[in-house]
Amino acid sequence: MKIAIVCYPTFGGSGVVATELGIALANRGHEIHFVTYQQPVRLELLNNRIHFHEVNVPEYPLFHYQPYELALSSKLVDTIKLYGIELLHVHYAIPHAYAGYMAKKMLEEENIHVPMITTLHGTDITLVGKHPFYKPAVTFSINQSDVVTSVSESLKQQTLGLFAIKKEIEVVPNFIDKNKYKASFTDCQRSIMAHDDERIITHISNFRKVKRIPDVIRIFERIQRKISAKLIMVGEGPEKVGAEELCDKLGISEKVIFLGNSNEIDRILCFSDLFLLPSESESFGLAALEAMANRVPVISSNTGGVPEVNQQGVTGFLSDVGNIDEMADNAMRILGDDKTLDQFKENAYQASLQFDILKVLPLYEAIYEKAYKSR
Ligand code: GMT
Repeated sequence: MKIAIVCYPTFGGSGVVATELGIALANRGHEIHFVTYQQPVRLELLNNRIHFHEVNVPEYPLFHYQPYELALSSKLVDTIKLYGIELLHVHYAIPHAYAGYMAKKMLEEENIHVPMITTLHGTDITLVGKHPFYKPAVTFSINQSDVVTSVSESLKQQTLGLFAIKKEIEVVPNFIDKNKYKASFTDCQRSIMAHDDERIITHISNFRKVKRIPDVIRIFERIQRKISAKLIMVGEGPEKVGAEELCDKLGISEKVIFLGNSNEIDRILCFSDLFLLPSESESFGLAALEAMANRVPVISSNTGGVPEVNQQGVTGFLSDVGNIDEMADNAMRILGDDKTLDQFKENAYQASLQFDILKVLPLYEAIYEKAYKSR
């Protein structure tokens, strides 16, 4: 099929899911057209089956806010017509489902019918979408989608609880590509990050408030009192400066390495022993799944869709949001001896395989087919 994918081109989260999905679909023979304001970060190679169309929003001084939705819906109309696109898959409801709906309506005027799949990712529902200023438009655009998917059962239930949704929501989980990890690095080069006797603990996120970055630091501070360790912080965001200051205040700056955004997530996870994800809310926790696929056990909060990924006492441990003492104790249970750590690493890897792309891709393809036939 010829499929247009709309997403945020960002590191992590919905942008990564959309990009990896597009690449996998292209490998299966579909023709994929990414429509967004920047080339998605994980989209390195463009070819005859993967195209990128940039949405430009010209600056005009009259506008206090530049109208991105308008530019996106116009770009969608043009791209769909020019390339004979058969289906539109928008990731993250705001404002993509809204712009997609407008594009659909414009195309209908010309007798072109393109079904729209909307995938809900989390903050588009739980943080931003439920705000009264957005809620009517988000409810409307979800209800107007031909198919709605959510990345976890938890997010589905939250969406149904927060919005008056008339459509069925299908759960299609996030995924990893197990082949990528089979061919993974044999030499993880731990020595560039830590001494032989140190454990390596990692956190990867966009450093927003929802990630509870101070909890990450405080959990690590407790661990390193008893176990020799380094903390690697990957990502950029508003909470980063505060995190650096907290490390300084706690006297652990030398043991914490802030790497910034990275395209080498798998390389970093390859030498990690433990992943920390103490978020306030998390619809799925793709970063945790990527850690598990790299044989890294997870200490997380027991929130949203995370329990659908991280299994208590098997792939890691889950605690109530903010219970940093318990999270630190559980981390030390895993890191305390090599045998236990190796068992958790193996469990994490095995559990990640249930989310292999080969299991998830057919779910999306079936949805596309059904939507296309019923247009
Ligand atoms: O919170 C992030 O890391 C970014 C955010 C996004 O909107 O891109 O991620 C959301 O979507 C991811 C992919 O489906 C999920 O794995 C994350 O759990 C979800 N984030 C939250 O719910 C806070």
